Amino acid sequence: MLILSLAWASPSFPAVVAEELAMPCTPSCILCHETAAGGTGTASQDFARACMSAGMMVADDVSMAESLATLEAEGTDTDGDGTPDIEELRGGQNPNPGGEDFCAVPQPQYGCFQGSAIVLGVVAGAMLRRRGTLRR
Ligand SMILES: [Ca+2]
Ligand SMILES: [Ca+2]
Repeated sequence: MLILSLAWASPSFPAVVAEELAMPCTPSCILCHETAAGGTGTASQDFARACMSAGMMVADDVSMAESLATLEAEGTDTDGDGTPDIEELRGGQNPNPGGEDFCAVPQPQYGCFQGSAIVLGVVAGAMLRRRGTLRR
């Protein structure tokens, strides 16, 4: 199965993980992506695969939260160091093999999704039409 090519295409997932697990900081995209810049099709970290097999679906915050609960219930230990993934995350650590911990140094924050929200500007522009038709 080629679940590896699925993207972690939700900029809100790091915040969901941080909130669900009360992490000391918001993890960077390398929790699931190859690089801190995230991006479609690069969610290839072992932890991303663990989340997917636990039911996480792309761009679905609820499934993300549920997959975390599943991982915790199963005691999944992705990097095999004896500390379960969820426990590592709660301590601000990276559950991936050889991954850098998240909260030791300040993390740059981007959304993990290429193609940022430009919709706001379009909407604002459309609302700026004004009528100068005053009667006397
Ligand atoms: Ca571990
Ligand atoms: Ca570890």
